[in-house]
Amino acid sequence: DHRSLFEQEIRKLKVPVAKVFLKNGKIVPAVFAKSSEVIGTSDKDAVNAQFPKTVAQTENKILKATGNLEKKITGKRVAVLFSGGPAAGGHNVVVGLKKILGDGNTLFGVKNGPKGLLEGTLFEITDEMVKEIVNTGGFDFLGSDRTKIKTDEQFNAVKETVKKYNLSAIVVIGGDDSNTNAAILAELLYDMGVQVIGVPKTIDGDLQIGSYLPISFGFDTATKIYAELVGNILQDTPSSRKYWHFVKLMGRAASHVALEVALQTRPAITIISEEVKEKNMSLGTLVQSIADVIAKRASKGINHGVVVVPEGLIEFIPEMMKLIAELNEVLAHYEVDLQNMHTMDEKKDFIYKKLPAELAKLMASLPDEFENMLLLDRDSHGNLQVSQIPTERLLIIMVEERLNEMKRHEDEVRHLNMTAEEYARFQKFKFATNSHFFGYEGRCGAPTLFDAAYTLNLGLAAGSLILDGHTGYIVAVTDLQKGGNVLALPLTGLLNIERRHGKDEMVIKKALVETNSPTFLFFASRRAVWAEKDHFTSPGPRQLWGPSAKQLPVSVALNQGYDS
Ligand code: FBP
Repeated sequence: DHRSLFEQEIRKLKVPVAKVFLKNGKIVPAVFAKSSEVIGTSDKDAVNAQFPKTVAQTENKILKATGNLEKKITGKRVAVLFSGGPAAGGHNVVVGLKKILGDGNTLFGVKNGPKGLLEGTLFEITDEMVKEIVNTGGFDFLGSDRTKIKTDEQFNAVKETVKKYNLSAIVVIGGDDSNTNAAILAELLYDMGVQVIGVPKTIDGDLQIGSYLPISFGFDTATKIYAELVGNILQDTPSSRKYWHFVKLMGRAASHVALEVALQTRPAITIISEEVKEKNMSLGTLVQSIADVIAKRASKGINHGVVVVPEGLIEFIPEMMKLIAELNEVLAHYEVDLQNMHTMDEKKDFIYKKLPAELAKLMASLPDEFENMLLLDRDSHGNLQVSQIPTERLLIIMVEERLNEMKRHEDEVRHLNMTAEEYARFQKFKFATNSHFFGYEGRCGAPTLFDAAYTLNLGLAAGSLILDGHTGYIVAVTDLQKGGNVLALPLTGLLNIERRHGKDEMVIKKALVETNSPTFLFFASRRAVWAEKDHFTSPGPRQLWGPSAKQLPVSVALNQGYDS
């Protein structure tokens, strides 16, 4: 066998299954009942107008799995696809689907994400195949992409694929934007009798619906991988005693990943984008707050530390937000003109002239490398590609300038109340830095026990919804450790209007970190202590066996009322 011992063993790992899927020790589909609980959207009228058929059917009410589906359903032809960035556990969703659909129904895999649905690249998934992928990381079994399905031509292509394979249902495994696709497809294919079900995936953790859907799959694995890496770096800092490490963590707009990793490791500084926005901090104020912690530690002889930076920070600094919003409009409006320009300088000259003076000034104040990054193409859903922007390096450059100022002028450290001896120590301190970006390394690791169990059950739930005749829902599974609570949430209840590509678009709302959540309050009450001197912990590598294997993400546990 070419596989590592670990890869062989994880395939044998048994994970818990919710009670509604069990009958005499065998896995069987569940049946759902409509509850009276409604998921409401603030843009209800616009959603109702755009999604009349699915809304009439679901009434935006939550479905709850109540027991086994007694009727045997056969002949369903179901296609499953991955959409967006990979997340650990995706393969187990496919395994769950295959198990629940059983021999009487057919499961197709769509190659390369939504694009494959347009191109009609489907293949039949066999029992042999699912044996190979069980409990493995990655989306490589099918591949994925970020195509947004929005034009009439694309809608027709989807219908062609549906006809070609005589599909009865489509399962979209994706994040907020991908589940927006799922909502659109559910409405589009309603009259053809094709069911569409979404499965909540994303390492970013920004697809949450209160206690109904506390977290998306992939978050636990990714944060445990990042926490191991950050923990190792933290352990290095007082060993070598000379570096400040600036670590950018993936997670797109939301800071859930950064916050979770902070709780697992306790670095000196963690920035939470949502707080920066709420406090209306400028880039200058943010830089000063970082420089203050570094200077204070240096004054006490601590010349090292770790700064955790969320990937999406730049979009949350109010003045940068204005700049990015304006750039989005200019880039969308002058797309063709810009495509015809060949050099970056030419493009920049053109864009500068279209920006209001104060924003052009802010843009010009940024380091060149950074300025170019803000002009990168947006993805097909209109998102700025924050993973490509080196925010951690921007902060290093700006913090260094600030520290130098503080060393030159004692007035600049007055607010830190240093003694003369401490100030002299700080002046001698050399700001030596390293920058890191942990992103891609967290998305495809083998799933944690939590993600492996969660995704298998999500697959069982999605398949059950199809067999029980539903469409237009995203599945949710909670409390697996207590026997499981299996739900289906109406996709249309999650939609709202956002500005994308210079236009208003209907999309699923991103769940951001709430600064009044138990998780944030826990972090906020401790960070001053972590800043002052080292209090870090190193969680070590994620475990599939042993005492820490069952540990929930700290933020998910705190937000659900458990102790840390
Ligand atoms: P989605 O789950 O929303 O697709 O995003 C996951 C993610 O890893 C983000 O954290 C990151 O910003 C983005 O994908 C990177 O995109 P790409 O894989 O296209 O470089």
